[in-house]
Order: sequence, then structure tokens, then C-alpha cells
Amino acid sequence: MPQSIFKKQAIFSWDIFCRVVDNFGDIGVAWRLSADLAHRGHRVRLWVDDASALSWMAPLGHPLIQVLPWSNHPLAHPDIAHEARPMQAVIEMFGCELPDSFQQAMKSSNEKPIWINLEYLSAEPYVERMHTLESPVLHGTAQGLKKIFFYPGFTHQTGGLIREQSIQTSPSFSFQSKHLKIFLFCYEPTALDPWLKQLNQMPVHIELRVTQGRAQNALERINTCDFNNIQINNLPFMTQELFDQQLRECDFNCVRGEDSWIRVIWAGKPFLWQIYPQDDGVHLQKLESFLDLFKAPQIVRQAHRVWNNTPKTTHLHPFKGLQMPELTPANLKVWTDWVRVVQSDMMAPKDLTSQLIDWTTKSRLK
Ligand code: TRH
Repeated sequence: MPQSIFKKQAIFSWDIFCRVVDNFGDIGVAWRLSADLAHRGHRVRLWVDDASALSWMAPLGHPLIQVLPWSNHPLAHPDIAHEARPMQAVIEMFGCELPDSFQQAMKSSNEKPIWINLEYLSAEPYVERMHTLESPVLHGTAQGLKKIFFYPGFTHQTGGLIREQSIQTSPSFSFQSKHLKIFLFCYEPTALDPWLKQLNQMPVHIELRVTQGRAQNALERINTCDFNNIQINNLPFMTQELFDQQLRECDFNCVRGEDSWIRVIWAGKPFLWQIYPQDDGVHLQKLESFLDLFKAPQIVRQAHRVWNNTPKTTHLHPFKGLQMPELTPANLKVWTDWVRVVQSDMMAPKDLTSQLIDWTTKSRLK
């Protein structure tokens, strides 16, 4: 472990609470954050109601991270009997409510833990306004304590993004390649079928690497028998490290949700992001905010609008009837140049883990 880190930042112990609502993003982000803290020498207790995905996402765990089951009485867990008190900093991920008994224990601690609610990532302007707002708890078990709302984000006025000190980006690739490797991690985009038909007509050979779960299920519902130009490779579930490596290896990446959205930018290859779809269409605003913030070129905007159009939001979608732009060398070059600019802009603000540590240090000195 680099000694310089110890000199620069205080070391804390953290309780991180996570409820898995759906898919892999909740636990994916919770694990990335826990691992990043642990790599910097911090101790983490990760409380999660469904840890099953960690068996493939992070099978080796980390000696400084203890994964514990969510319960109404977390501090009664026998594995922590000698330390049955809240840690110095407590994070509730994405507004999951801390168990009452834990809130009670926080309130009765001699040294009150720093209580942070870590929110979902968005490029929308409200994030800068809301970041680090404090909210005194006025009712209930934790009355008298205060929570800090921490908003990850893309600008200097936000909490930043998870970016490990060992982050790897990929070398540039040849746009003239006769073989295009495409990574597919998605929900069920309506545009998948027509897009595959378009790819099948391309003058270069396509290797489609399809992730396990919803992406493979979506592909199974499509008739792929006539695809003579696309080789489909179904991937097994893999660790986050291997997942990131795939993003660096492939020439074009389709990702979704929250965590892979950021990893694909660190990988620096052209990408298509499928935002988690919501029936009322609010996700489309979030998508547009991202495209606007980073001044996405026309083909990137068009591709994202097509990819994120769903039957339920068609009436809201401003660009109905658009086609997916072709992955020609010229388009891939524009796309890659844009991603590289986004990547370099996103490297500028301080990363999320450092900001959480700084905030906790400052709050404890008050
Ligand atoms: O799984 P997701 O769609 O999660 C989403 C988002 O978090 C979204 O914000 C939330 O509201 C919704 O769920 C309920 O996509 P995401 O966020 O990219 O998380 C996927 C994680 O799974 C990421 O950490 C990468 C990891 N992963 C692997 O490590 N190996 C694998 O083989 C696969 C398929 C995924």
C-alpha cells in the first residue's frame, strides 16, 4: 500500500448499508466504493440484503471488507460482537433507510458517526445545488442527528465519480480494423433487433460479446439464424475487474444503468449507454442532461435517442423514427474523439472516495 496515501488522508472505519432494488448496480456501486476505501487502508463493514452477486463480482473479497447481512438488528450479529457499535462514518446507499436499532445506536454513541446518504448519479443541474446539503433529523429514532446528502457527479461542484488510483484506460484502436468487437450489456432495447440487422450488413466482421442475464435473454428473443456476419459469444458472469477489462478490449461498448456507464468512460472506447428506463420517461431528461453537459456530437445523440426509445416512452421521445448511425470508420472516429474529451474532463474533479474521506475528516474536526 503506498505510504503517501496514509500521509495525505485520515483512515476511518465505515459502515455502508445497501439494499439491492433491482439488477446489479446497487451492489456494484457499493462494492466499488468499499473496495476503493479498502485499497486506501480503510476498514469497511458492508451491510447488504442480497449479497449473491458478489459471488461472481468480487469472489475474493478484501481483507479489510466484512460483508454482513442486512437485518433489523445489525449490531447483534455474532461476527461483530467485539465491535457492536457504529463505525466512524455511516453511508446509506441511495436512500435506503438505516435499521431503527442502528439509528438508535448512532444516537447513543459518545462520538457520533458522520451520517452520509449517497445518492444516485446524474448529470442534471440540480446535483450541484443539492450536493452536501445537511438535513437535521426532526422526527423518529434518530431525532437530533443530521444526515449529509452526497451527490456523485461530473463537475467540480459535485461529489465526483469513483475513480481508483490504479484506474486503467485503453490504448487507441484502429478504425480500419476488419474485425469489430462489440460488448453488449443492456436491458431489452427495442432497437436491438434492427441494429443487429444493420451490423450484419457491415463490411467488417462483428464479434458480439453478450453479458449473462438480461442481455443474453434479450438476444434469445431475436431471430439470429440469418446473421452470417455476426459471431455471438455469450459471456459468463465475471468479476468487476474482468468486466472492466472487456470494456477496454472491445472496440464498441453497450452499457447500462449507473456503474458500467462510468467504467465505459474510463475505458475510453465509443459507447452506447442504456439508461435505466422509467415509465414516466424522466430518465430521458437525465440522458439529455448528460449529452448536453458533454456536448455530444450529432451521431452520438442520435444513437442514444434510438437506443433509449421504448414503446412506453415513444410519445415523449423527441426524435421518433431515427435510425442508428452506422459504425463506419468516420463515425467511430468522431465517437472516440468525443469519449476521450469526456474522459479527460471527468478526470479533472476530485474522485468520489477522496471527497468522502475529505468530508468525513473535516466533519470530525468541527
Ligand atoms: O445492473 P444495472 O442495470 O444496475 C442498475 C443501475 O444501478 C440503476 O441506476 C439502478 O437504478 C437499477 O439498476 C435498479 O447496471 P450497472 O449500474 O452498470 O451495474 C452493473 C454492475 O454489474 C457493474 O458493477 C458491473 C457488474 N457486472 C460484473 O461485474 N460482471 C458481469 O458479468 C456483469 C454482467 C456485470
